[in-house]
Amino acid sequence: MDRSYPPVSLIGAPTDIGAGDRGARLGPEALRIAGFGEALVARGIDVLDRGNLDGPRNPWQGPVDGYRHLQQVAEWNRLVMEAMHAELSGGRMPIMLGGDHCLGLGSITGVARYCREAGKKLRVLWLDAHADFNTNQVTPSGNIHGMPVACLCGLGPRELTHLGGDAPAINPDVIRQIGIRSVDQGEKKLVKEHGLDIYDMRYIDEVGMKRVMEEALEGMDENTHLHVSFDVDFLDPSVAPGVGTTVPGGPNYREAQLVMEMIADSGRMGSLDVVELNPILDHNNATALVAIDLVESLFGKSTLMRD
Ligand code: 4U7
Ligand code: MN
Ligand code: MN
Ligand code: MN
Repeated sequence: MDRSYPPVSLIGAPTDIGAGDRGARLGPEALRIAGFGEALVARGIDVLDRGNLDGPRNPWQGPVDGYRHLQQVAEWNRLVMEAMHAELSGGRMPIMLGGDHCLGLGSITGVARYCREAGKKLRVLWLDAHADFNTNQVTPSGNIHGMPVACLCGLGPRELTHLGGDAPAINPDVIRQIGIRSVDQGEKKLVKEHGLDIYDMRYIDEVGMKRVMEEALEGMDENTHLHVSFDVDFLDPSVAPGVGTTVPGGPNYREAQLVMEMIADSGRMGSLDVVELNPILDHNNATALVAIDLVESLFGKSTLMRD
């Protein structure tokens, strides 16, 4: 399938401020060294690497009121929100290289703001082992990378829910979560209350990834902006060991390729996060290489004979 892609901007967000392990701050460099930009250039895409955002350092402290590093998380997310919004406003497709997944909050808040201004409909695909719908009341860890979806939907501290001015930044009905297999006790209740659309591993096993993706991509049209938030721990740990929060029983390599290929076929992807890669826990940057392989498929490189 031949398709031309808009110019892409890479935005590095080297922090592990929301995570429970240190090391995701090295994610952007590991992805660059594994050839992230070059892989897209090889697909004929105009790529501009904007370098790294420069946020506060990780003080590595315990939770206060159920949140670790709340002020620093807010600051990093403000930077990410502004950077994503600026690229979209300039007609470029932003790819945020994380960094931990707390940054999905800033990224999607920036994208949602652009969609409101441009009169576009937003759809978010959240590829993850986790629902990331905790609050300070129910979190088992205080780590804010387990909370961005709740914050986007208006649940959480004002510093995070009102990042873009208004709360909620998005309505839960724009999100489709895929690959979920770890949801905490209190988080389960919240997810149900807010009617989150979750395609968990049980459902994927039962109906297959093809149907899951057809359902998740359903109802989009030429006015839809699709944001993909790719938490690398979405993948089975046998494929992607270099993440802090592995959960067994995830999509295998082929299932993940199909996800990316079907997103590419939709032709609607307008922005992307690649988060939670932790090179400290990886072997020879193998997880970064797998992530890039999958991103190439997001940009139309089919592993089948359809190029
Ligand atoms: B990620 C967890 F308890 N739910 O809140 C938590 F299992 O961005 C993990 O999806 C969160 O990687 C994982 O600490 C956040 C835990
Ligand atoms: Mn996540
Ligand atoms: Mn996760
Ligand atoms: Mn994780």
